[in-house]
Amino acid sequence: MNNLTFAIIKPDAVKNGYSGLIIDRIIKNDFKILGMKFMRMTKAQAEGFYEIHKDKPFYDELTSFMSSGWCIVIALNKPDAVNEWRNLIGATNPAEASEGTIRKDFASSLGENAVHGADSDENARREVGFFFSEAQIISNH
Ligand code: IDP
Ligand code: MG
Repeated sequence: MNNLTFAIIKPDAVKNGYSGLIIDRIIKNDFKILGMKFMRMTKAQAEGFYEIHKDKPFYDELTSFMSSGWCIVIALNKPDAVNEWRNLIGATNPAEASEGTIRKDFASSLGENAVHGADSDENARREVGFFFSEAQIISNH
């Protein structure tokens, strides 16, 4: 178990005006924000970030969507952060997400599902490192 995870408020949620509400849930659920920035990914960055999905049929749709608008990338700290954040965001498909989860409340569709969450400690470290330099992350976690 590790304390670090990585989150993105995706372009649909930013466009729909949900960023503040999602950050409020992050804080109310006792995550510490170690780093956060507003950014617009290039298609190439989105392809690199989601390389693990490059053979999936939705890879082009996903990387086009993720580079279609502004998003917020966030490094989070909490005991068992990866599982805690995945539980808070809910299932990938909002139609299957539990009541009270972020995707249930804010996602538009399976593809445009409001937020990202790392799925393992190893991927959390890789993903934080993909978008943040060490100097940009609060290091006392
Ligand atoms: P996750 O985000 O819950 O970890 P993954 O299976 O890792 O889900 O998929 C990454 C992202 O790709 C999803 O969050 C969603 O935006 C998108 N996605 C997954 N499956 C589909 C699909 O069948 N059609 C379109 N987009 C999809
Ligand atoms: Mg995933």
